[in-house]
Amino acid sequence: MELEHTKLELAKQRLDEISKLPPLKKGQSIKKMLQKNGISRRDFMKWAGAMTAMLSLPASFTPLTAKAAEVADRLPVIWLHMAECTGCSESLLRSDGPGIASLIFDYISLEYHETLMAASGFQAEHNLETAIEKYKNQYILMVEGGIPTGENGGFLTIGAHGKSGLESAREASEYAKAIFAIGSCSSFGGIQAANPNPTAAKPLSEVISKPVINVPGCPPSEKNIVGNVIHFILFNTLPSLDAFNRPKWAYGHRIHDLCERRGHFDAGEFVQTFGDEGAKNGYCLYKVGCKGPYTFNNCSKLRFNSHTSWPIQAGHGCIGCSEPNFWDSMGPFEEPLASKLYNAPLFSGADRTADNIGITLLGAAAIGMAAHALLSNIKKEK
Ligand code: FSX
Ligand code: SF4
Ligand code: F3S
Repeated sequence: MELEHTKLELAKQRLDEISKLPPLKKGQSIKKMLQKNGISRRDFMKWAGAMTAMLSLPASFTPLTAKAAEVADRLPVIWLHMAECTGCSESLLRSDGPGIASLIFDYISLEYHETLMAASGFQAEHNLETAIEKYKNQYILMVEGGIPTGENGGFLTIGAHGKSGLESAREASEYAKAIFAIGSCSSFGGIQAANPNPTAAKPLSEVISKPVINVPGCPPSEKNIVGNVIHFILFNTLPSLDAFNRPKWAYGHRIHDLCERRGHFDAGEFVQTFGDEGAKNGYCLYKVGCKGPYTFNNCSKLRFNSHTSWPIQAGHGCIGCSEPNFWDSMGPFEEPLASKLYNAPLFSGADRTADNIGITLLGAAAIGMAAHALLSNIKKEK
């Protein structure tokens, strides 16, 4: 209780300090932004309550979460694109009916974002250099995409001077106050780092020497991206992280733990092939490849697109998109992982717990899953 009180007081002081800074964009306020988008103060406070709970903070922090969103326009953000599909930015910026998280991202002072800004060529490069110089040691750096390191970064060149992504990421990280790797590509290498990784793509954390908070998912949800910004504004410290530097408040539970089809898993009711009766009845997708038992993320609780849906609700198993090397280790996507483990006992994939209890144990868990699937089927067929 005392610890909670101290944390609350520290967050209050920090917010007071940030509120004294001038807003970086002129003429905007949270109030205006909410009004313009037809969102009531009540809905905003509901959002703040949900965000507080998502960050695993007590309800007493709700007014502070709301305030953190209000002062978010005081902190400059630089967002760099490396090798990727831009799905992470898309996740935030859906134009039809953006949720409050997306709006807050719009409200944040994005000093540089290649796919959003109007500038191009020499002007764009100049803007990035100016932002780094002007906001030295103050800006939040968000990097989306894996970083090709082969040919000294030459597989990815950006801008009028043909600077490599590797060089830009290193330069921008030098004076950043906090660094987030947005998406599985930036966190773990992603698709371009999948075997045979022709460009020698690496995660951000392996090419710079400062601490990186990983926000994986291909793409991550807008809530996880904005939640990290809010956490940083409130506390100015690293959140509690798991073995893969993922914030535990977002990646502390397995998809399987909170899945809406879990009852069917426990009852041994499985989809055998896509489109069968089981699929129509919303049965468990384990046998058609769901990797929810080995994947740490909060999609089963928070869903995507303003809580509309998520992969498993849409009828496909989780492909493990927030785990390291999932392209190589979680495939084939429509087959159970356990069948692969039977054939490859030395398999060393992303099959770990948030605190990395190790492959052996989870290898056993995967086989246990398969045994459950098999046995419950026999039981049902009796
Ligand atoms: Fe794409 Fe982002 Fe996947 Fe990667 O997302 S959704 S390939 S995580 O870097 O743009
Ligand atoms: Fe849900 Fe997949 Fe677990 Fe089945 S195996 S309960 S679909 S997470
Ligand atoms: Fe990715 Fe699985 Fe969630 S595929 S989006 S972690 S359900």
